Amino acid sequence: MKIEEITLWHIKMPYKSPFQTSRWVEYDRECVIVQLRAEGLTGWGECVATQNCGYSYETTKTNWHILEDFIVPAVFAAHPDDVPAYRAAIAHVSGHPMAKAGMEMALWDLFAQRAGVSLQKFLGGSGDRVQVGVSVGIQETTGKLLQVVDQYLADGYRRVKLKIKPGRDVGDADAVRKAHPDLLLQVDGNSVYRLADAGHLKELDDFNLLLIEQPLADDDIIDHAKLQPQLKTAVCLDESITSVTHARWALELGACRIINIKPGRVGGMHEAIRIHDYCRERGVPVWMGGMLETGIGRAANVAVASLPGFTLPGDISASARYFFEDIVDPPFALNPDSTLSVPAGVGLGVQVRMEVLERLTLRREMYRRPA
Ligand code: OSB
Ligand code: MG
Repeated sequence: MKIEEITLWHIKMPYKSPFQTSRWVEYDRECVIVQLRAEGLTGWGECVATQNCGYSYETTKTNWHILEDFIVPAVFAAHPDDVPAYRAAIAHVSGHPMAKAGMEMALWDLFAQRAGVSLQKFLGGSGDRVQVGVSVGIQETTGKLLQVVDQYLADGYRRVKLKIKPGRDVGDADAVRKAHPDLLLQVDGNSVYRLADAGHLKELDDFNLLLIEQPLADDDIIDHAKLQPQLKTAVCLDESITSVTHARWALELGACRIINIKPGRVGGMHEAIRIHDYCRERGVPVWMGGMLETGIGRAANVAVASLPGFTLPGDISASARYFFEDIVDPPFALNPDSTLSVPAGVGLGVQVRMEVLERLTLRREMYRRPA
């Protein structure tokens, strides 16, 4: 497919409330949106990195740099007809999975549209809805946390993830568990603990958690393999799993029993699906993570989460959980059964609201295919 035109949009959308993790805080969704034009079609993608480098080394600015200087020229030169051709065209680019994944998403959208089907169908997903939960940032006090959780339960969420950090882990989990004995509850340490904290983390075993997500370092597998046997609760890896090879290492070593899949973290939906397939063949549950995406990234995540191995509720909440207004129409709304509906239209199946996108834009650059 001859890609005629590529536009990068650096946007900034305020969150309704700050999102505090163990090591950093997010106030706005600042990210790069990728727009492609080819054969009369328009494809959209979203890079998940933000202005912070808390979750990973990638940021909005590194995404822009890698796209502008390496990925955009490679796409113009390659005329990719499918995603494997795109991946071959960027094989010379090391690292930067979030930049690669943003372009890949826009290509998936284009290729699904060219095939005349929804992204879900194009990927082989099924069902008209996916199970979702809500990820709750660290609040100022445990009392405030209980209020925030109550509000999300009133909104209809049936699975809650608590962000934790030293000093705000066992107490917060205990309080939420006491208030909600049957809630599907899990926690996320975002790489803040060390193996020496195993004795402390063991206290979380008392709260019947679905899982403990990424307690130890973001590049670690070995220490997680030493931690998991000490816990009753399943360890779930997020940051540490950046490819299907890492998933294999983690499972072979017993570092986790569950994997959080984020297409952005692993370089795109193609690699995300490989991890899904690898885990499914081995009976290892996976679930769709989230990076507080706009409706563009959310549409892709919902489609991927409709693959059969995604047996646990995803971190894919409704647009209104994050934003005053989303950049897509229709926005994502929570169904009463704690699900999001999978868009049925062609490609991503959502309409980008250009007037909103333009209002949120800090910088825009259009690149044309060299003659
Ligand atoms: O670790 O899962 C994480 C958001 C930003 C960066 C990392 C994480 C998260 C979340 C939010 O937990 C999930 C969501 O998108 O709602
Ligand atoms: Mg996480």
